[in-house]
Amino acid sequence: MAQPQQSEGAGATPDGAASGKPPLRVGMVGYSFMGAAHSQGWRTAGRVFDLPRRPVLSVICGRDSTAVHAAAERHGWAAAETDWRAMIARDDVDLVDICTPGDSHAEIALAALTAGKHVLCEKPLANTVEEASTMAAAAEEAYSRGQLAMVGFNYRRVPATALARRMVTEGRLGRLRHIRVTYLQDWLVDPEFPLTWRLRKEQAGSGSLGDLGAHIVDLAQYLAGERLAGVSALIETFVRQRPLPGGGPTSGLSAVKAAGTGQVTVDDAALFTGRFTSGALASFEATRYATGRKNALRIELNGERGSLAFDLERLNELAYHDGTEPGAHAGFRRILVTEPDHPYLEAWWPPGHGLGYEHTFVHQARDLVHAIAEGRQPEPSFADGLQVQRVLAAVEESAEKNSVYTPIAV
Ligand code: SOE
Repeated sequence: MAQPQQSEGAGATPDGAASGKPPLRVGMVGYSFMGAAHSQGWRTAGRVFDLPRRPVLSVICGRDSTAVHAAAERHGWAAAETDWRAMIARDDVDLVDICTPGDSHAEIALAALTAGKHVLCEKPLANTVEEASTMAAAAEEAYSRGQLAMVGFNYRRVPATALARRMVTEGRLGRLRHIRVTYLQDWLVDPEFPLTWRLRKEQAGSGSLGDLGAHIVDLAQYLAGERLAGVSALIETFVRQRPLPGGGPTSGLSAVKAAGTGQVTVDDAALFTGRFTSGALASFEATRYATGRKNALRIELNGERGSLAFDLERLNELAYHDGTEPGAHAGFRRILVTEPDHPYLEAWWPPGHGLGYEHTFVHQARDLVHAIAEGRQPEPSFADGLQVQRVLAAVEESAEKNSVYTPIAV
């Protein structure tokens, strides 16, 4: 069989086929859950959407050589590195994708921007406002050199939430009065769950607040099209000591006893109310103790002319109430968000076939590739990520002051 003609600069995709599009060579740091999800996004985006540049899974980086080489094989990366600084220096990396715990986001992003790379950084942008502020300033300066940076708030890229944003922008809800949003998980209900990095402030920055709360703050502000002005908050850590991750071949109680226990230094749950700049009122709940709720991000917006409601566990659907309908016909109706004129759907399956969680990372990769090709700032930017970090800091400050209303610093 004749080999496909390689046009200048096209390069070959991992499966050897030339696409005729210039490559966008990705170097990713991290290979756990987010590394797997982002790999899926980079692998698939160019095969589903007609992109101006072809994502290439160039190199994956992780400290453990055996594990990162296995991840490269499993997720389709052409090379593996154990030193992220060496990866950033490679000339076969155009974009650095940061999928590590929050304590390394700033160091890696700043080095990548200095090295002339584009950057995608997982949420939350950083562990502190100070770090996020430095990153946002560096990204702004890099923008002037044609380098682009984005934060991975992927729930903006569910077709249903993107449709909700379109409907709010079209004025279908009118002036917003309420936004109520929860993000409910239950993976910490068992007190024997070990003290992993997400439970240590020095690595994660915060607990449910930064992990889940960052998502719902960003999504609420994105859908509302405006920002929070201030918050009143409660946060709690229900289980303060947990078994250290067991080492060695013997697991179970003997390993736990051998390893001992450690202190949880982050929040388990955060509840806060907020006022938007328009005066709309909001309520937020982020918890890892909602027994039975696995990944239940639910948001509802109530406006003068109507309401919208979304549930991540039913992510192909959007509930809409048109408040202008005559009383006899009024009520919430379900929009099945699978039509070709719905956001992102033109590239996928026929109506009714549905998408999933992983597709949000494909859409994230698609949108970032287009922004890079057009030299346009992708959203959410590092500045957006900094603002979310400021909201999280205000939540913590309010909670420390018995829920006193705390303005969001600008
Ligand atoms: C937490 O369990 C988590 O993995 C978050 O870190 C992700 O951002 C979210 O998308 C799924 O849940």
